[in-house]
Amino acid sequence: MSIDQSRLWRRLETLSRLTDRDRPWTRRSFTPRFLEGRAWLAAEFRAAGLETGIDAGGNLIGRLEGTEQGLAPILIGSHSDTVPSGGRYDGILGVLAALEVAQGLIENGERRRHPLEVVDFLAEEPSEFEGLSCIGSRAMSGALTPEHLALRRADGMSLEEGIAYVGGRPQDVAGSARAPGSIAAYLELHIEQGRVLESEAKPIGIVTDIVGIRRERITVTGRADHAGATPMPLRSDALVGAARLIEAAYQKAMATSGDAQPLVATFGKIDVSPNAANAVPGEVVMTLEVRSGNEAAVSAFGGALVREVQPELDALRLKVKAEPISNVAPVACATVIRTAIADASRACGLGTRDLPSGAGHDGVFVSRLGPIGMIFVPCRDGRSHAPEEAIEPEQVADGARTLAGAVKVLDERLD
Ligand code: HGY
Ligand code: MN
Ligand code: MN
Repeated sequence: MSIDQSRLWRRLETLSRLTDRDRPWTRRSFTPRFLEGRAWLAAEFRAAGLETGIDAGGNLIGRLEGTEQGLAPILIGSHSDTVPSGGRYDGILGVLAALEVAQGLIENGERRRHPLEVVDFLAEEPSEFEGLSCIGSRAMSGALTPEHLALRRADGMSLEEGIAYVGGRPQDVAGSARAPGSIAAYLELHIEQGRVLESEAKPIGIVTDIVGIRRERITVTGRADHAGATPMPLRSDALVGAARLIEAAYQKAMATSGDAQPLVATFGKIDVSPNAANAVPGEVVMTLEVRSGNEAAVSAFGGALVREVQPELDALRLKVKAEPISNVAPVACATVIRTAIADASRACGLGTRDLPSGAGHDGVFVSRLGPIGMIFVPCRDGRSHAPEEAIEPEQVADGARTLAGAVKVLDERLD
């Protein structure tokens, strides 16, 4: 497959450097830095020869027409936003590899039967809008609600205003959602963000399914008091209650580690008030995130956790409230796409390994529109969502060649 490996690597270097200077590597959605990245991407899409624009939901899409009329498009891509102080490759590897696949066809004067759409999905990572993620793919698939659009971030911007800020048309989101069956396939190349491929020296991962993710806002309420004058037995320290919940969640999730579908639980975001060294914490607001392929276990986890810790919270004279933020069911990758990836990898002489994705991805929502699949490549020591995230140029090229090959195979096999 004609992939210009050095051009792809140069583009990864260029886009990853569009980061907040003080916290590499950060390009948060709905920020001027994100728009800087988008402007560069759109220019590269256009220079490559793609018909480029922003859809109603704020997704950047570059389209290459196919040879046959009336066929649904094959979508390839990922996201260009990052977590705070994240890595250089989570997301942009998939967008830039997809661009490379399309540009390779154009430069060779080739076309596929199906139209090809290269997509940078808006805000795949949890955003400042109450942690909502996969915003662009929700919009494309009709899963972005008026309640979502009304969410506001700390500076008062609503998600509706945010989508307009990035060039989308929030007023058209509902009317322009794509219908089920409107895409022939969606294929995403992504770093594994885990250690399986590296530990087994496998260059390509064929994703079997994408994990379900539930996020809940947990609020523990006590009483803010003077840290010096308030005796220990009289305190209602919200942070002590939060700590009991955090430890209990850790132990509950750890106990599933040997299960066929283990569950992971994380309190990754926590706000303490008044958050002063000389004040007993009066309130803690934190986000519980639970993931597993076992959807029932994910749904039940938060409620069971609170019930289990409630007696300790009562003894500490604390109140606790759990409110759902988002709940996304696990999704299976389509067999036709998994087979195409396997055939493409074989044609490239690359060994493969089937594995689930513990990370969430836009494919979970795009699966409402048609069959989805994901190609993983190893990343160093499995690190991701951290500046240490790293990958080798050869691994990037392996992934891009496999993506190009899978697109070719799917194009031949799908109507
Ligand atoms: O959080 C995730 O799983 C993905 O990296 N957004
Ligand atoms: Mn990520
Ligand atoms: Mn990602």
